Amino acid sequence: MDNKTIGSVISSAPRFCGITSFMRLPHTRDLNEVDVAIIGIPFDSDGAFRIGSRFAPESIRSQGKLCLRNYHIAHNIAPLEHIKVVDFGDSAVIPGSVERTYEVVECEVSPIFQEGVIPIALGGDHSISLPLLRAAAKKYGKVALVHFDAHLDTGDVYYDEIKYTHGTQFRRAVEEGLVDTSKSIQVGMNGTIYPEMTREYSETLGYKIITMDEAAALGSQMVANAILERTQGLPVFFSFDIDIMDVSVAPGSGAPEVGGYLTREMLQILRALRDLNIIGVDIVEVNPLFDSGQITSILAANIVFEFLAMIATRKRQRQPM
Ligand SMILES: [Mn+2]
Repeated sequence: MDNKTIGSVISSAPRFCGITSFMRLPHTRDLNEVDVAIIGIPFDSDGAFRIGSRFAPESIRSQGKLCLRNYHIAHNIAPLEHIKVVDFGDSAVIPGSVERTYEVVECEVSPIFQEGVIPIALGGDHSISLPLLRAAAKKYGKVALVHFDAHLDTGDVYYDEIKYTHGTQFRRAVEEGLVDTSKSIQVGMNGTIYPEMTREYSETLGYKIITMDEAAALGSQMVANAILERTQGLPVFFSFDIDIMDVSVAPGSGAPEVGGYLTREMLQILRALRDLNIIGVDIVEVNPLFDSGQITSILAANIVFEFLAMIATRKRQRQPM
C-alpha cells in the first residue's frame, strides 16, 4: 500500500473528504499480509440497560476518519507505516437472537484469528466478547484476558434465567475453557453493583482484580506493570468497556458510572503496555444515543489508535534494524 494513499483518498486531502472507513483505511476482507483488521459488531440485544451500542461501529468509524492523524507522539511512530491495517467492515448480526448472533460472529471473526491477524472489534454491547473469545481459543487455546471495565461481568444469570448477557460473558468464558484466569486481570471495577456479584464472586473464578480505588492508589505505571506481569507467557485478548471511563468523559455508554478513569490517566496506562502480546481487542458499550458532541466516540476512536500504536511499536521493536 502506498503510504500517501489511504483507501482511495490521498492522505493529504481533508479528513472530512471521502467515504467513511476507519482512518480511511481500505475496506476489504483480503487478509493477505494484514496485521490488524478493524471489524464492527453492531449487536446490542444483550445489553441489560441502555440499548443503542448497535450504532457505535458507525460512530467510531466516523470519528476515526475525522479525528485521527497517523502519528503517535508518545511512541514516536506512524503506525500505518509499520503495520498493515484494513477496515474489515461489520460482522453480520441478528438483532434479538443472541445465540444465533454468537454463532455468526464467531464464524466472521475466526478467519481473522486463524490468519494470525489481530482483530480490533468495535461493539456492540459487551456480550460480543464471548464469540470473540470462542474464535480466539480455536487458534490460540486459552488466552490471558485483560478486562478494563467498571463492572466485573462475571455474573451467572440475569433475571433468574438469562445466561447470555453483557454482565455474564466472562463467567461463561471460564466455563467454556476460553481464558486462563490465572493469567487474567480485571481493572477498574467501580460504582454500584448487585450485592450478590461482589469481588469475591469473580475472584473464586481465579481472576485478579484491581479496583478503581486500588488503581488510583497504585498509579498508571504500577497498574501497567501488574498487567504485564500477570499475563506473561500467554497471548492476550484485551477487552475494553468504555464505562471504565468516568461518565463525565464518556457519557455515551451502556452503563455509566461515576469516579472512573479520566482520559489522560487511561492514555498513560495504555502507553505503558506496548510490550503486551495482544492477539485480539474489543472496545465495547459505546452508545452514541446518549453521547454529547460525539465525545465518547472520539475517545473510543483514539483508544483504537492507541492499540494500533502499541501493536506497531511492538512490531518495530521485533524487526531487525
Ligand atoms: Mn462490561
